[in-house]
Amino acid sequence: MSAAPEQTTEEAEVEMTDGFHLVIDALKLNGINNIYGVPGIPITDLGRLAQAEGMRVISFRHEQNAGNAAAIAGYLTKSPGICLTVSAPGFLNGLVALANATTNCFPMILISGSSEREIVDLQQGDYEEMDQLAIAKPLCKAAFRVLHAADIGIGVARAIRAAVSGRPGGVYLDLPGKLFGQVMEAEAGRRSLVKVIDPAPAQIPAPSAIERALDVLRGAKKPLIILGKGAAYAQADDDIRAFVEKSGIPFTPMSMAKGLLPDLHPQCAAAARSTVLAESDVVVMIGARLNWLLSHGKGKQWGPPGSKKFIQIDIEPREMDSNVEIAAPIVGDIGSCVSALLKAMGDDWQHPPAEWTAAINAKKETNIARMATRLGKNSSPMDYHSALRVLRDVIKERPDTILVNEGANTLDQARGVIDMYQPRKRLDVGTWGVMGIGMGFAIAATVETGKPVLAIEGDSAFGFSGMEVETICRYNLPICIVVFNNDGIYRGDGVNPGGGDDPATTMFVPGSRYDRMIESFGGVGVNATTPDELKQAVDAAIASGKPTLINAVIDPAAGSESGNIGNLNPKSALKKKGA
Ligand code: ADP
Ligand code: TPW
Ligand code: MG
Repeated sequence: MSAAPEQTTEEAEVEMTDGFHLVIDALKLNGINNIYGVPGIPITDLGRLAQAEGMRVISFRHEQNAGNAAAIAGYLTKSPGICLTVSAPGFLNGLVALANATTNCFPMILISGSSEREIVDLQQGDYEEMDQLAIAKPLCKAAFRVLHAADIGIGVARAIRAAVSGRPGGVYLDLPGKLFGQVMEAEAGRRSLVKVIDPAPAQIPAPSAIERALDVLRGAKKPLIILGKGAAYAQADDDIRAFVEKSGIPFTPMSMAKGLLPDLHPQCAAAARSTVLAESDVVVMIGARLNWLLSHGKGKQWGPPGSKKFIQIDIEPREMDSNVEIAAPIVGDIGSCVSALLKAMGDDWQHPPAEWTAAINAKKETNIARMATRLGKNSSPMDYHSALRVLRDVIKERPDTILVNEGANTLDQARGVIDMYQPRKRLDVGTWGVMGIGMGFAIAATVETGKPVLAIEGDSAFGFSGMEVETICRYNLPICIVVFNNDGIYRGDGVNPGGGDDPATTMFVPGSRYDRMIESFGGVGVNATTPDELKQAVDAAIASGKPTLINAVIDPAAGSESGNIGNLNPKSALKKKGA
């Protein structure tokens, strides 16, 4: 007999692996244990096998929500969140979230299965055919495709580095269906994997940049610190606090940086924001961009032209001078930059003049008193303030709760009313002001941290990801959703200016009961018409950890067009009366 049968036995003894397992092993080797996605050809088995290998795989109802979950997982952990999608349509659904992650500087990796290269490139009409790599490229920080199982380790390593190093962002990783079934010897496979060492290396600022900044700061009579979500992301909480306190400079947080230092910190000038923006002479930007959210650093909001010098800390050198001149750029990672500032400040740093801090405190007191009057009302139907007073108290009592927030009035009013006490506890619509992040953010927030989530959602905002309440119930997640139901977008009293039977473009079915949606999936639904009912329902939800949706009935006439940013809304001078 020939040696053939023996050879077969020998071959059978060689341990083999395949593309599926290599992807999973590569992720796990790099400490990535959660996947957010939607199954289907060609990645159904990837999800199953990942679950079999002990990863947590959260299956969503729509890829955009899975993508948003991955993005915020990246923000919360500094490790890229993973979104897994099927080819063409699933990929495209995930792409909005990838672009949004990149815009917000959140690290994530969109891994998408794709169709066969040979067919796609000849445009022969494969199942879900699309040149996904080309489409993803302009919308993210980097895009890679792996064609050989032996390259999976390198592909995943490159994706991780690209996502988290320098300015974080979204990365696309294209995995054609054929790759998953490719087989290779397990030992060679193991050797092909890469454990990424120091994926986001420290970027130390130049000592001369630190000195230049301190020179500018020493000359300031009315200094101000603005903390952005880059500062929250950096997880340099202790050094940032030490810098703020040692400098004695008042600070104001951007939306998602609320809580990095407590909103009730004596140096917090958020309640006097317009005053400090207009009157400050030196502004220290830490992980915040001078984009539309800060009126590009110029204009009326910023006081007289030429009245301001900027010091900016950012990891991205090209951010400097993007809108106005930066007198003292400090390029580096925030942890290294802030600790270098702290060291160089020495032990005898002078706090800002008392007139400046006294003026801010006086303004704060006036504004807080004005707000207290509005918050004190017990109106029914509720207006924004009477409902938000209750939710402010909930966060005060349970400051480790993660707050997710979207909408227009629901967003702007909640941001103003609800004080935050801990870093990275406020997650919202970010740089684009995008609707639809709600349920994806809520799900990943609790999956990644184990903390309870309170999602405060406009009724319109909620609708963009509302089907994920089924996902929340399926995984039994401790998420309490409060829908601010004012029957529409901005307001619920719109009229059709054409006079026809169709409702106004900004209206929804009046008196809808969103609470009944969650009941159909086994969650707890509550209809709340008063602040007391709302408080009871939220307390019960947070205490029990049960998936809960509270339909908070809000006066349809309480809101204003576009919330706080109505000024950005172009209006026709020619429009019909009433429109
Ligand atoms: P906000 O919306 O809160 O103002 P932005 O998203 O506009 O914040 O700005 C965040 C900035 O933080 C970005 O310019 C980004 O490059 C920067 N950034 C993110 N992470 C770091 C880090 N670890 N070190 C330094 N800068 C960072
Ligand atoms: C992806 C435009 C901004 S805010 C908003 C829309 C549709 C909803 C506001 O109504 P809501 O809040 O949520 O009921 P409230 O309290 O004022 O009534 N599509 C996307 N993103 C944005 N930002 C929009 C549309 C928008
Ligand atoms: Mg609404």
